Amino acid sequence: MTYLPKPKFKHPAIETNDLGFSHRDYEGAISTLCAGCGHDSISAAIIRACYELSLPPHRIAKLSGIGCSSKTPTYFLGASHGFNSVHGRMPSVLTGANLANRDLIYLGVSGDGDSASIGFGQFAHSVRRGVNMLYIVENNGVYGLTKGQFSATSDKGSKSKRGVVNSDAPIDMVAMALELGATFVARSFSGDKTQLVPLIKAAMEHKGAAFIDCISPCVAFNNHEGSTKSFDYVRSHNAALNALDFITGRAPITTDYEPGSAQMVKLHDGSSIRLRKIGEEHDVHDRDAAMALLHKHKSKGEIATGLLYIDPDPSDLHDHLGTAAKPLNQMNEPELVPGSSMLEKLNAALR
Ligand SMILES: Cc1ncc(C[n+]2csc(CCOP(=O)(O)OP(=O)(O)O)c2C)c(N)n1
Ligand code: SF4
Ligand SMILES: [Mg+2]
Repeated sequence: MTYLPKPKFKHPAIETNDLGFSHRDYEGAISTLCAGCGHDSISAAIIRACYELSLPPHRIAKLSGIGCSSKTPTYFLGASHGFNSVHGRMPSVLTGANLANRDLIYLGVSGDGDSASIGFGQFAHSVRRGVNMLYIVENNGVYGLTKGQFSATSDKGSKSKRGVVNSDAPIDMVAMALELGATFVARSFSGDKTQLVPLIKAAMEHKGAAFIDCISPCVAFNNHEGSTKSFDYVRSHNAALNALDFITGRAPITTDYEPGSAQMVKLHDGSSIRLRKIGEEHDVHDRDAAMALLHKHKSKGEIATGLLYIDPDPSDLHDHLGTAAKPLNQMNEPELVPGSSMLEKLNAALR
């Protein structure tokens, strides 16, 4: 496996964030994906979000499965931890890493094949358990890496590049995430950076299972007429529900906001999301309403994008299991093996 490193030269006057890092410090190797692939725009949005949040790159762990989408972590956050796992197995590897070291920020990157076919069970269990992560599906409706077979998110009736019509019903990953109890659920489009960057920022700051389904056209195999995941189709059927600004808890809230036209959503760490409603009224704290809205737009042939649901009081797997606050990988031997008297006490409590 080869990769192309970028030159290390940095202009002395380059713009930096609160940590003194430049945008370049959040980039990775040069992408080897097809020119124009939607996945590269998502990588750019992740880089922008992490730079603007001033996240220390060494505190982020990026994990993926197999596919063009799963290759992308090589192209962003080159100084972060990375693990390219087996096809469809990213969620269990991420869950294990999170249980061993709860102090890192977990970013799972996957594809529609990786998550809606072979990894469907893994996706479901990581979400229902509330693993503290941002799980992004770079959804192009095809298996891009293996040359464009329909995936489980391809719409019924959509046409392959060779004109074959898909006869199977699609899996809607957003509906699944809502149903499974994800505490942050959004859909976006790789071609809409203005919407995607604040969504990624908010999702990364969210404590619990955050899920973003990002439609990401495959220019090689699924960008033709008759496809419902092409740039043209998504642009003309995109029903954006809200426009977002992410306001970090560290900075004073200076943006203007008129009550009635915008909704401030507070996050657990003191940050906020300002939602300007550009579609119809939607209460982002109402899971059932989010599901109904999704179906309503779908029945009109539209793709609802934006923030669909956020739990104002989220919890994660560590809360559910009552694990120790100190990460397991930082404990010493006596802490990990407290001895037979402690075991006896524990057994006695269970009798
Ligand atoms: C166990 C296993 N089965 C099948 C494959 C072949 N394979 C590699 S990537 C892929 C699908 C990738 O599709 P997706 O996750 O949508 O990623 P994309 O390339 O579209 O971004 C498949 C079936 C594999 N690598 N491993
Ligand atoms: S085959 Fe499709 S998904 Fe893969 S890099 Fe090319 S455009 Fe992107
Ligand atoms: Mg795909």
